Amino acid sequence: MQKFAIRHILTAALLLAAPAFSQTNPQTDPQTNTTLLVDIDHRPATSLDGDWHTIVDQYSTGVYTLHQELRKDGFFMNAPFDPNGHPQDYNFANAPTLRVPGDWNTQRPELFYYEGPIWYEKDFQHTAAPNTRTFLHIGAANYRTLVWVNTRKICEHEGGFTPFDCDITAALHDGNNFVVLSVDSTRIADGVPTLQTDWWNYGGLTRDVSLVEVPDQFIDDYDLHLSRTDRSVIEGYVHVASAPAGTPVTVTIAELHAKVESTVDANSRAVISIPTKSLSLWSPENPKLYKVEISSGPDKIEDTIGFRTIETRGTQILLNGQPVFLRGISIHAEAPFRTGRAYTQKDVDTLLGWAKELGCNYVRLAHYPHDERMTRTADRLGLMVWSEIPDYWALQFDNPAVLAKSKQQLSEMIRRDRDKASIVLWSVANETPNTEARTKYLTAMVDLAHQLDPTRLVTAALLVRTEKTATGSNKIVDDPLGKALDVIGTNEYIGWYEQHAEGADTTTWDIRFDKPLIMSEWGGDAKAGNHAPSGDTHPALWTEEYQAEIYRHQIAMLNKIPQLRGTSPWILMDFRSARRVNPGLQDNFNRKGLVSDQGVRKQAFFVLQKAYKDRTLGKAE
Ligand code: GCB
Repeated sequence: MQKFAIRHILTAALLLAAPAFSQTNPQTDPQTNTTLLVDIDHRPATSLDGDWHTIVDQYSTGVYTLHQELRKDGFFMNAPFDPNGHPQDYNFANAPTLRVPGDWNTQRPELFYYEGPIWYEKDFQHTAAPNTRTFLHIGAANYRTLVWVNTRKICEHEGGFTPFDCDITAALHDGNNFVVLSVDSTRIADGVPTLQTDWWNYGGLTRDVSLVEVPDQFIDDYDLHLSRTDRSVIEGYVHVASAPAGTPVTVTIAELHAKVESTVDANSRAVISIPTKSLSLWSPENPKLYKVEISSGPDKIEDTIGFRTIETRGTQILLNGQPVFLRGISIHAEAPFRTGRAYTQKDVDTLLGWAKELGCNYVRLAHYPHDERMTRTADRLGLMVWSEIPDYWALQFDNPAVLAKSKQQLSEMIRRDRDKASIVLWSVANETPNTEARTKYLTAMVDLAHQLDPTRLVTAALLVRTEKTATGSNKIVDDPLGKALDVIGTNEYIGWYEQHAEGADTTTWDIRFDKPLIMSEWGGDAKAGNHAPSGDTHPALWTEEYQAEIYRHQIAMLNKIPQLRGTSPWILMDFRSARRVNPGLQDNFNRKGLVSDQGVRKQAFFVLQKAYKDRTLGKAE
C-alpha cells in the first residue's frame, strides 16, 4: 500500500503535550499522530456508536506495573480471560458497557463525580477495499485519549472538544478486529482548560465514533469562502492528501452552473477561484446553503456551504457589507432535560430552537467547540456563531507546552468548522488575567487565528476594570489584549457579583478601543419557580423576579453604549457546575439560565425576548 504523509495538525503540539501515558511503550507502534478530515459528517462511515465494554481504571493499572513502569501486557492487549490460565485482572468480554457517544458521568450513578481514566473496547468486522485507507474518527473524547487497534498503538490526542482521525489501515485485518481506547478526564494544571472551570468535567467518548474509508489519495481539507474584496468570487483551496503535484481537482456548484478545475501544487494543495453570478448571500434572514461537490480522482465529497462576508468598519460589524447587530445568547453544550454533554440532533434542535424563540440572530457557543451538529444547524437556521476554545481563566500562560495545546485546539476548531457560514467570530479566550505573559500568549493565538482564517473576526471575552465615580461606577475597557482583537468581548455581572440590579443605571462605560464591542456575558441566577411575593418591589436574589430585574436594568444600560454591536447574556439554560453547591438553590447547577435544565422558561426569558423582538436592544450603527 502506498505510503503517504498525513497533513499533521501541529504534530509539535502533540509531542509537547504530555499525556499520562506518553512514554514510549516497547509494545506499541511509535505512530502517535492524528489528523482531522474536513466534512467527515458527509462521508460514508461505519458507525461504532453504541455499547462499548468499559473498565474504570482509577490507578491506571491498565498501563502501569506496580513499580509505575509501562506494561507490555496492559489492558490494550485485550487478552481473552482464561480462568485456568495466567491470572489476569481484567476481562473486557464481560465488563459492563457504556453508551457511545455519551459522557460517563450521567450514565452510571457511581461515575457522576469520577475524573480519571476509563478503558473502552469494541469489536468490529472489517474487509479492506483495495487502494483505500481507513481512519478511526473520534468526534470528541474528554480529555486525553490513547488508541490501540488489534493491540497496536495508533495515536494519542489531547483536548476534549475537537475531533481527530487516526489512520488505522496498517493495524487492520479482514474479519474480526478490536479497538481499545483509554480516555482520561483528569484535570491537569498544564491542560487547556486548566484546573478551574465553571462547567462539569464530563468525561468519555462524548461524540460519535466511526470508521471512515477513503481512497489512497483523498480530500482531507479545504476552504471555500466568498472573497472580501469581490463578492462575486468564491475563493480558497482544496488539499488532497498524498497527491503529487499536478493532480487535478474539480469543484462544482451545480445551482450556480459553476464548475472549476485546478491542480495541486507540490504541497498537494490546489488554489480555487470560482467566479459566480447572482449568488444568494447567506445571512440570518436568508440562510442559503449551496451544495458544493469537490472531487479529485476517485475521491468525491459533497458539502453544503453558505457564502457571506464578515468584516468590521470602525465600530461596526458588517455582514455582507451591511451593519448588523448581534442579538445573541450564550450556550453551553449541556443536554436539555437529561443533563450531560449535548450531542444529539435533538439536543441541538432544542437549544437552538430556544435561541430562535428568543429572537436571536446569533449565539455564543461557550466555552469550547460544540458538536458539529450545532454549527451545521446554525448554518441552516441562520444563526451567526461565536466559537471558542477553552483558554479559560488562568491557564499556565508562561508555559510553552500549554501554548502548543491551545494552538492545537484552535487549529482543530478552525479546520473542522471553516466551511460553516454561521461562524463569524473565533474566540481565543475567556476572562483571562491581565498579565504580560497572558497578553503575549493570547496575541500569538490571535495571530494564529488570523493566519489560519483571514476571512473571519477574532475576539475574546475580556474582564473589565471598575472605578467608583461620584454618581456610581465607571467600567473601563482597556485590557491590552484588545489591541490584537477585531471585536472586543466583555463580561460583566452588575446586579449579581457586584452591586444591585439598579447599579446598571449609574454605570458608565469608557471603552478605549475604536472597535465593535460585544457584551459577551451578563446576567444572574434564578431558580425556576422561585418567586418573590407578588407586589414585592425589591425581589430577593435567586428569584425569577430579581433575574428579570437584572435584565431590565442591563438592557437600559447597554443601550447607552454607542459602540455596542452585540450581546450574549449568560446563559440560555441552567448547566451543571461543580462550583455551584448551595443546597436547594444550585445543587450543582449554575442557575443563570433563562430556561431551566428541564425547559422551564424563567421571567427574564420573556424580558430579553421582548427586547430582541421589538428591536429595543442595540443598534447596528
Ligand atoms: C463567567 C464565566 C462563565 C461563568 C459565569 C458565572 O464570567 O465566563 O463561564 O459560568 O461567569 O456564572 O459566573
